[in-house]
Amino acid sequence: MDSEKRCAGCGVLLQDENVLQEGYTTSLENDICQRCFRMKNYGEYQIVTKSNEEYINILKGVAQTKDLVLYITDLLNLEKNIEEIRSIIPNKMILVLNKKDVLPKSVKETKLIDYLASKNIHFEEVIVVSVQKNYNIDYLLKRIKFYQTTKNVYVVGRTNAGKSSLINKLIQNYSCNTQELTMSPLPSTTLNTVKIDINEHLTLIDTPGLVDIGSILNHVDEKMVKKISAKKEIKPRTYQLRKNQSILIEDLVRIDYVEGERNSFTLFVSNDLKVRRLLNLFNNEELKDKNKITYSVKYDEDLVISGLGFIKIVNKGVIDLYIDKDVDSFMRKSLI
Ligand SMILES: Nc1nc2c(ncn2[C@@H]2O[C@H](COP(=O)(O)OP(=O)(O)OP(=O)(O)O)[C@@H](O)[C@H]2O)c(=O)[nH]1
Ligand SMILES: [Mg+2]
Repeated sequence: MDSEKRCAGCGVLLQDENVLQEGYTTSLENDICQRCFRMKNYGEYQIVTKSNEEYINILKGVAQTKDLVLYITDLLNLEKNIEEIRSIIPNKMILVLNKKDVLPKSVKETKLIDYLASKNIHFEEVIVVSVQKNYNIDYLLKRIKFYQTTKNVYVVGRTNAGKSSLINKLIQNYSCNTQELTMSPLPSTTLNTVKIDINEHLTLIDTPGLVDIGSILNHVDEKMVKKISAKKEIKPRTYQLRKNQSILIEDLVRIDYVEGERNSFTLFVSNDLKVRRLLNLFNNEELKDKNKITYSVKYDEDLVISGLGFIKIVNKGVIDLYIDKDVDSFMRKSLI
């Protein structure tokens, strides 16, 4: 039987007819779907691939309101085009930079905020938080109260940024509500909007989030997803490379340093990922069957690999990057 009831964990419409279809639950008396039940209780994940069209319609719906919007993004995976979501939603908006805990403690918050300010995209405010460490969540709530225009506040962003985690943290800290949204290291956990009353003056609305088709997380198996997702403070790994030396990250990425003076490459990726250096790239053909992209690097730039993290390169030079053809990468002015 179809119902009007939605899953309290991910927002999908509940149904008890087809095990293979979204929203299945053994009984419509349940509050959550089987997929959420398994994620919450057993850490078993089931990947759902969604088209961004639906999500963009949800964002357009948000744009029809006058409500305040929190745009959550993951500091390790700052998107290339933050203006994309901004261009769909003209509402008052706070940019929340999440997962501060994974960046080295030495990274100054003001530096991150200035970096975003230099992009000249309007936000009411840019706030750095760590949901995991409960860092700056009190301040965020104060600013939500300050900027909110109605009771409703939307939470948007790309998948995996930590939207549902943030709402759960706000429920935990400031509400008697016992609802818990489903969170997972895989993209596309939340499937539809979910409304959560924090108190009589504040209702947060979780949304599914834009899928980064080019994120490496969409192109590796579950075991590797867990390895790639940084859970602790990243210990930056620095390699001094001469021309014709290489760095390999697991069997995911190969970076050949093909032109330039002695150079410093610092990796900001999960500590769990194995990194190797080749002293002479001509002696080893590993991963060269992947797609090759050549970047010419200016002073102090980051090579960003979507979903994986970034590599700070100090001097100018030329690199050949070998990577799955569906994974996005780009160069940017150094974040740190
Ligand atoms: N290290 C760290 N991890 C975090 C933090 N906040 C969330 N995460 C992790 O990020 C992953 C994604 O969190 P979710 O809350 O499911 O993200 P989401 O934005 O709701 O994702 P979708 O529903 O897929 O759009 C989970 O593995 C969380 O544990 C944080 O502050 N620090
Ligand atoms: Mg979610």
